[in-house]
Amino acid sequence: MTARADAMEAARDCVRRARRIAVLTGAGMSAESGVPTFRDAQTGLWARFDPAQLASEEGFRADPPLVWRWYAWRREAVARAEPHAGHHALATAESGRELRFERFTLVTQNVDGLHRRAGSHDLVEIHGSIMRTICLEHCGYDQADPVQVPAGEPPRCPQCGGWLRPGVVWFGEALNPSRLAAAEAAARDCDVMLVVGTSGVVYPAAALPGIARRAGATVIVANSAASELDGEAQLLLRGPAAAVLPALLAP
Ligand code: BV8
Ligand code: ZN
Repeated sequence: MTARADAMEAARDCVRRARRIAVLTGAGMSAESGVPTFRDAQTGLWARFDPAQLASEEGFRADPPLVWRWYAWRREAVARAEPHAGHHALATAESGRELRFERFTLVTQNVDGLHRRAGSHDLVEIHGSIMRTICLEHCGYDQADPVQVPAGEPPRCPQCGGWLRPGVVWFGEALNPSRLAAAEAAARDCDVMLVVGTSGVVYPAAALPGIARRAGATVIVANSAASELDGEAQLLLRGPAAAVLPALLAP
């Protein structure tokens, strides 16, 4: 058997023996749904911008129409995207229709909502949702669906007149404390942490696999290439999420 097939067999065995599973996904999870990953989200007209600059309050305040257009462009890409077999495999594993776990918690860095659309329920969207619209001045305005506005100008908050912005966590912003606590609890409490499609660059999300491993969990990293989190893994599954996850989670 090849080393890759050996790793998959060992990972399948590990998952079947687990009672509590935590999953951490990143942009690579959505790549096969056609949503550009964060690093390569800079295609074409956006190539000359740094995403960490655009995805920040400073970047937004410096040029609200530019950042609003960037998010409108990404929302359109997300609206065209569909969950793939990997998203559905995770939702099925959580449902108990095939494999049975005491807990199956999915923590995602992705803001595209594809896990929710695939049917995942025990879901922690630690960086928020691109479809949510909130007030830049934190007056409490919070709209779950995207505010339809003519491209270009960000809309004004109907409550306080400040700019409206996407309901995502920007660089330099604190994560929602209860969502971060839920993610850290899932990492501390699991027997297996499955890390899928993340470069492991962004903190505090990238600290979760280390928390799981120090709490005694087996860490499985599934990625189409090397990542910063490979060193945390007892098992490495090299390949695309839409193929690896159905193979790993098939009954
Ligand atoms: C904060 C929403 C503090 C916005 C995003 C240490 C501790 C704490 C903070 C820091 C720290 N060190 C540095 C920081 C600051 C910063 C940070 O981490 N910077 C990095 C760049 C070094 N962190 C923060 O600012 C965080 N805030 O800590 O606040 C604080 C506390 C109190 C008070 C005030 C402040 C907030 C971070 C959240 C930023 N928001 N998203 C938006 O989307 O517009 S992050 C964004 O980038 C994504 O959500 C995601 O998390 C990240 C991209 O990472 P990945 O998901 O991994 O995607 P990437 O493209 O990098 O990699 C894709 C991977 O998939 C690759 O490995 C590839 O090989 C693989 N792949 C590709 N195709 C496939 C595949 N794998 C499988 N199958 C495939 N088909
Ligand atoms: Zn407001």
